[in-house]
Amino acid sequence: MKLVVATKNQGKLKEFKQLAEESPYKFIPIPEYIEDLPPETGNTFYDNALIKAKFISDSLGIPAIGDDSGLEVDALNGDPGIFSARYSETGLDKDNCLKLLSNLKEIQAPLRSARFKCCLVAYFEGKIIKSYGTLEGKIAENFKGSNGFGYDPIFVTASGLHLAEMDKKEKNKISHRSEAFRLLLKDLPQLFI
Ligand code: ITT
Repeated sequence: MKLVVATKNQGKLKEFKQLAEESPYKFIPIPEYIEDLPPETGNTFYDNALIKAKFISDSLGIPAIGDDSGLEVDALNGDPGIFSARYSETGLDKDNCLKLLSNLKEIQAPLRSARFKCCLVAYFEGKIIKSYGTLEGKIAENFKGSNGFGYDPIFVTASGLHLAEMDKKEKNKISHRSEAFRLLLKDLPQLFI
């Protein structure tokens, strides 16, 4: 059973491919001729994940899975949240991280708590299946590690390791995306009925 992963983010795609290895599903990327996903006009992770999944599924006529995710930082009242990808002017991973570190300059370690959130939506012909995952941690003061993507170099997990110091397998044992994925798998067969 095939699902298109409705993402332009290669980091997410790699993690999905690894997750799918332990499932009966095959995840495929969106074809190159689809240059852009629609604007993320929703107010929640769910709204935006649905926009992506529905657009790709309706365009290609096969089931699709959308991922909307981001980082909620307590000292910033939950920002950047659904705006995580568009936090800095360029939207580049490094610039997003630098802006976050700069905005937390005055905040001491115990108050740098944060969490990654992920909403997954699988969509096909009007049928919707959704799930959520969370990863608790805190924002570091410096970059560390070269794996992963996005905010991984500045996110410290309970083990003390930055997410970017973990390989894909280790990250997938604990991540917000893998939690949401495991929950999604329970209901996913309904999409194909
Ligand atoms: P698509 O919309 O094409 O899927 P995107 O990167 O724009 O790609 P989002 O709108 O969901 O995806 O934005 C997610 C943001 O949160 C983006 O800045 C990511 O780098 C970051 N993010 C999400 N999951 C992450 C993870 O596991 N590790 C590090 N950063 C993550």
